[in-house]
Amino acid sequence: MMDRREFLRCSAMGAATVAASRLALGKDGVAAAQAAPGAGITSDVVWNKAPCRFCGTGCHVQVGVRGGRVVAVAGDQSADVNKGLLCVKGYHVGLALYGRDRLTKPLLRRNGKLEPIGWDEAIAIIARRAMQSPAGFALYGSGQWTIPEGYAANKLVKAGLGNNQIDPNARLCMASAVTGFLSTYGVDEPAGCYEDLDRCDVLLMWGNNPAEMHPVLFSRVVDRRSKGEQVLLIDLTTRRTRTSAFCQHTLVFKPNTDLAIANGIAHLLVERGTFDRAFVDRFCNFRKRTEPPTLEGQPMSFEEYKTALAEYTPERVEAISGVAAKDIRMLADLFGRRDLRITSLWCMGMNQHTRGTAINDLVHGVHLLSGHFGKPGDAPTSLTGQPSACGTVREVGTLAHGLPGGLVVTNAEHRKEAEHLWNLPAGRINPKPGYHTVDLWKRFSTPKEQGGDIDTIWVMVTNPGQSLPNTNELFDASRKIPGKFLIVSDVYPTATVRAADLVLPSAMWVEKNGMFGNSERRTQQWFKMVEPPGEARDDAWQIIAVARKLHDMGFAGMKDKDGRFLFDIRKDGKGVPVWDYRHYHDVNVDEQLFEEYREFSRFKHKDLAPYREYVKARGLRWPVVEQPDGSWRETRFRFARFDDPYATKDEIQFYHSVTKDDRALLWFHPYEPPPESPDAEYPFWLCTGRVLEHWHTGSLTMRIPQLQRAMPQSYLEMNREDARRLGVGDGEVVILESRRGALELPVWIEGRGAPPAGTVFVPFFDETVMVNRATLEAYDPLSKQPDYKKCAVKIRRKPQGKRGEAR
Ligand SMILES: Nc1nc2c(c(=O)[nH]1)N[C@H]1C(S)=C(S)[C@@H](COP(=O)(O)OP(=O)(O)OC[C@H]3O[C@@H](n4cnc5c(=O)[nH]c(N)nc54)[C@H](O)[C@@H]3O)O[C@H]1N2
Ligand SMILES: Nc1nc2c(c(=O)[nH]1)N[C@H]1C(S)=C(S)[C@@H](COP(=O)(O)OP(=O)(O)OC[C@H]3O[C@@H](n4cnc5c(=O)[nH]c(N)nc54)[C@H](O)[C@@H]3O)O[C@H]1N2
Ligand code: SF4
Ligand SMILES: [Mo]
Repeated sequence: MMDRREFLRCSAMGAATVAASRLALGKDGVAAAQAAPGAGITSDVVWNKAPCRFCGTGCHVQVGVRGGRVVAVAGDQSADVNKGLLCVKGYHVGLALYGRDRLTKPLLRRNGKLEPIGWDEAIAIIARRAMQSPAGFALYGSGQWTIPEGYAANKLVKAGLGNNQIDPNARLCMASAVTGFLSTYGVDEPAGCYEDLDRCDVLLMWGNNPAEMHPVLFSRVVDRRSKGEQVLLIDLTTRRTRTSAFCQHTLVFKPNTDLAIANGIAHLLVERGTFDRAFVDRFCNFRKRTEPPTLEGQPMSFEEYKTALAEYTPERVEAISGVAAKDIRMLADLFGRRDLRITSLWCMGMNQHTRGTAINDLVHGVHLLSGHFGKPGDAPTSLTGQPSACGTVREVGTLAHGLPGGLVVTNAEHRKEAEHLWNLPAGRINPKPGYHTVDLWKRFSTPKEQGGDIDTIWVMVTNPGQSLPNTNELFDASRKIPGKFLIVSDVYPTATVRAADLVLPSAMWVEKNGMFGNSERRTQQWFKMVEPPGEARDDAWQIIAVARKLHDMGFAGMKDKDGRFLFDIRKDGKGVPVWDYRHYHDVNVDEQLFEEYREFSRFKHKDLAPYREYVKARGLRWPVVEQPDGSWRETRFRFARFDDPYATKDEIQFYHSVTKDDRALLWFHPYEPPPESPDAEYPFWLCTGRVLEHWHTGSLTMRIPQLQRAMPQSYLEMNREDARRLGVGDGEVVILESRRGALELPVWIEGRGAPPAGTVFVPFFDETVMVNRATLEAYDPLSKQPDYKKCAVKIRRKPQGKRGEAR
């Protein structure tokens, strides 16, 4: 088992506390030693706070600026989340701005080539596309949008265009967690917070790899153990990962069988009577699913629940999942103990799943059934991946059915509230949800005559040409259909940019003001610190400029009911023409948009504080409620009377309960096989995911020399036995092929992770080897989130002398 010293070395977190190794970025983007803030700083470096640009952990960094450039980054000692630590990505985040090929000019495709044009022309082209075919115009956004950007985009679409055609990449990421929270508690996002990790006796990972994906967070637990505290770490996983190396138990299960494992635990708790009867009687209602499934399901008695679980004996669960019956008993023993505090974590293993909502429900259910809920350290906590998937997508509601603050377009009362806050004429908001991500891209990749009714997509802060599943069909196909127009706002020439018709160069991270919301409901703020390169401009400006152009062209939706422009930004009582970029920075647009958005946060008790409070803090966790003395208090543990100001009736109060009786829903869902499984022709399971050094499609991290060198290319991770059987050696290039597409890549035998026999793993960061040509777009019926974690593939040795991708 690895100890903390080794972990820190592996994830380069120790570096943050060693002044000598702090990085300064020279003109060529190469790292050099630099003094720490407060440790003999040269006076010309100005330091300011910002959240890290990368993962949903939400660490804070101190950014050092000199001569208009970010020259150093250090962990922020005063941030609760990371207390000065950073992982290798956070540590190099400043370099993400300085790749040599930043986009600096708007580009339009003419005669097949992307050529520079002016901003006025670019904005006019977008507005014309929307004007010509408002119903066919869509925004495809991101959990990496800042909160004000997402809010502006959502308002443009829901209040202005009126077609609800907006969905984000977070559909590929968090959608099943959302439907899991909604169907269990009636309201989205985790009840617990990171302090659970400081207090738990047992930490159970249900198919995620936090040692690489949430490293600073994971270090909190590893740290406790190095201090001599007893913490039991258990990894439930489909392949051994770096996380497994820190765990006392690694229980490897067959893909998709997590539902059987959760049912196995519940079965034993009920069978042995070790569940928490008092908790269940007071705070839960049993539910089973309907056909078609809904978030409400239908009532089920305890006896029915018990009967449904009866077949999930440890031996049967072993037969389904491959996890030994004794280990299922061990898990049930732990949950059956009242003297322990148990925290569950999960991320993409449970969300990218065609039964994603169901497995989310079941893990909440195990906690509710055993009463491991609502005390510090006792919590089912889904981790978010992107820095603002919670803040911008789930809270701002940038999903096809969402409105800000947890409201939805299908609810007449919600529409009324939103129309009131936006000062819109009654009936402006369309009650019909837009298309979810897979559907949206399918319609964009289908000719109009065949039902492809989306003709323009404006992509912001995401790289769907590489990250969508089954890209041959969902993305590449559109590029061959006349009349389909792709607009992309990005910072580098990605796969999506290269396929675009119109490209907008964006300002990123500390080149603009911003706000993110992390995994533990923490809203964070930062200020612009440096100028963007060339003509790159803020994403929020781009949205407002398009809205204004539409307004000037006479698009009725761009005005409120009093005839005022939807983005009427004011200063000292006077309107500021922020759509004119020369005036964009005359006023803090983020602050204005946030103050407007904040009004929505009351409906679901997700109260946000005024902007100025976030300027002072290293983030605040909602609900943030004003105190009699005028100060603002954050909430760490939701639904628990000892901490949540809205839980007043009982020790625990699920005050947004689906059943309106302050109870949570405790679900039964059966185990079901995945949509595609290995067979004679395609005999391997393919799992895809990430590595520590790289961020998603690699557009940022492959341009950071230190990270690129540490992990320069993609690979196919293979079990030793399989490699021997196929006769392939380490480093040998093979062809991986699914029913949808093929690619070539080198084999890494038991690489960083060790996949069990019959399964292979490929990360998706490398744009020269796009694994999403092979992945499957099948999705969960409720969340519409696709499953990137399993499909069937075959692997062939490559005939000698051939190079390049197979297709
Ligand atoms: N370094 C780095 N960190 C990141 C990111 C990054 O790109 N790079 N991205 C961020 C984002 S947006 C996200 S969403 C997160 C993702 O964070 P994770 O979910 O932790 O990472 P992945 O590599 O996507 O998924 C790996 C896990 O999927 C599990 N798995 C596979 N099949 C199944 C199954 O059938 N059931 C279950 N229960 N588990 C299964 C495996 O056990 C494995 O542990 O990482 C965030 N952090
Ligand atoms: N095979 C496989 N595919 C997956 C997954 C998987 O596990 N396996 N996971 C899925 C998940 S969970 C996720 S979250 C997605 C992530 O997929 P994407 O969102 O497509 O990946 P990123 O590389 O983060 O793309 C962000 C883009 O924004 C650009 N950018 C950075 N900053 C800014 C900015 O300020 N403004 C603008 N306009 N652009 C900016 C970057 O250059 C980059 O091109 O991938 C999904 N795809
Ligand atoms: S753990 Fe996540 S937020 Fe923290 S430094 Fe690393 S990438 Fe950034
Ligand atoms: Mo994600």
